[in-house]
Amino acid sequence: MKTVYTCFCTDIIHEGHINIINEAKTYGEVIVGVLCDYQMIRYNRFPTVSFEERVKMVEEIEGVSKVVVQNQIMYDEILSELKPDYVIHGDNWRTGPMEAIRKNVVENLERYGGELIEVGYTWNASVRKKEEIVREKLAMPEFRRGRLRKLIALCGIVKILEVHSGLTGLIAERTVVENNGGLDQFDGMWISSLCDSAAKGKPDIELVDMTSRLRTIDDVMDVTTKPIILDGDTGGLLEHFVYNVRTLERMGVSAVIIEDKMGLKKNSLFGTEVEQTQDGMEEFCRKIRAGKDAQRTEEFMIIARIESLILEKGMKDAITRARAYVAAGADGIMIHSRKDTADEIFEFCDLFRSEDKDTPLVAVPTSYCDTYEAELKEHGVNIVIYANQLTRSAFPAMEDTARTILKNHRCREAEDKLIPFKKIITLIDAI
Ligand code: SPV
Ligand code: MG
Repeated sequence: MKTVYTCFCTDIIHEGHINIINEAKTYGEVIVGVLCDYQMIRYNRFPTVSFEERVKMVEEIEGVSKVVVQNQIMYDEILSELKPDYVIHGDNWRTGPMEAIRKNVVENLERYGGELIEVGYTWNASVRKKEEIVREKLAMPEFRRGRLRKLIALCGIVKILEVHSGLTGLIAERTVVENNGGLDQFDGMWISSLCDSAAKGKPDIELVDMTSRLRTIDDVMDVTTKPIILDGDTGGLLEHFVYNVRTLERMGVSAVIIEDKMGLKKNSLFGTEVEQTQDGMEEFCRKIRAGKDAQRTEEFMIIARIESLILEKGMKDAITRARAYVAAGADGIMIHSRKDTADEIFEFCDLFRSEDKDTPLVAVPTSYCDTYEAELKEHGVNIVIYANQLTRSAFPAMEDTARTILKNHRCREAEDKLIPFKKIITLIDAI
C-alpha cells in the first residue's frame, strides 16, 4: 500500500485538516507529522496545548495510521526517513514565507520520485471562528503572562521588538520571514519608555505617566497575543512600584525592567552628556525586594537593569550590582551599553555567567548594532531587545512623505512609497 505524508502545525483540528486527511486516504496509508513546539513557535504561534496533547489529537483523527514527530520546518530529514509516495498539503503555501517550505518539499520529492498533492485551503466561517478562539485564549492574561519564561526555556535566544501602538503591535505579532532554511518571527514586544514618549511627542524623562503607559499596553494587548516586557524606567517610588507590579501582573504583562537610576531620569544613550544619577545599590535592592514581595504569581518577572557601564562606573561596579540584584530577587539582569561594539557587554556577560549559569541576561544592541543574536547567545544572553527600530524607521519615512507632498502640492509623488490604500483597509480584520 502506498503512503501519504502530511505535517500538522496546529493545536486545533478543524474542517480543513479533516479534508486533507480524507483526501490523503484515497491515495494510501496516512502518516501525519506533528511539528515540534520550537518550530511551531517559529512558524505559526505558541501552542495552547502540550506537544503530547497535540500528538494525541492527531492520533484520534479517523483515517490516520501513524503519527510521527517532525523536528524541522523543512522536510529534508523527515522525507529521507519516511520516503512517502505522496506529500499532501493545503495550497495556501504557494505564496508568502511558506513558499520556501513548498519548494523544499518539491525538491525532496524529486530526489526520490515522490509526488505532491495540493488541496484547496479551507477558510470558512467555522474555521475562522476556531482560529480566533485560540488567538483570544493566547491573548488572555493567564496565558500570556507566563509565556516569556517558557520562551526563555525553549528558545536559544528570545527576540523582542519595540512597539508603541496597536499598529506596531500587529507588525511584531504578524511579521514572519523565511531565513536560512527556516521561518522566523519575533517572540514578544518591548514597550519602550523612549518610543512610547516619542509617539506622544514627549521627552523620555518619566513624564509620560503610568496611566498613559498602561493605556499603550492595553492598546497593544487588544490586538496581539505575544508576551510583553515593559520598560519601567526607574520603577518610580518604591511605594508606587509595588502597586504597579500588581497592576501589570493582572494585565498579563510578562516582565518589567527597572533601571538603577534616581531623580530626573534621562535616556541612557545620552550617557554622561547629561546629568544622571545612579541609585544606591542597597536602595535599588530594596525596590526589587518590595516588588517581588508584592507580586502574586510565579510567572511575572522583575528584571534589574544596570546603568554602571552607561554612567562609566566600571565593570566591577556592574558585576557587584548584578550579584546584589539577583540576591535581592531579580528574575533577570539587563546590562546596557552605549559603546559601538559589544566588547563590554561580552565581558560583563562572561564574568556574570562564570558564576551564574541560570539568571536570564538581557541585552539591547542599539549602539552596538553590528552584533548578531548568535554572538550575544554565545556569551549567555537570553533576551535581545530591539528597543527603538520601528520608531526610528517610521519617523524618516513619514517626514519624507510630508516633504514630498508639500513640495509637489499633490500626493502622487509620494504614492509609490506607500502601502496601497486597499491593503491598509484590509490589514486589520473586522470581526
Ligand atoms: C528605551 O527603549 O526606552 C530604553 C532603552 O530604555 S534605551 O533607550 O537604550 O535607554
Ligand atoms: Mg527607557
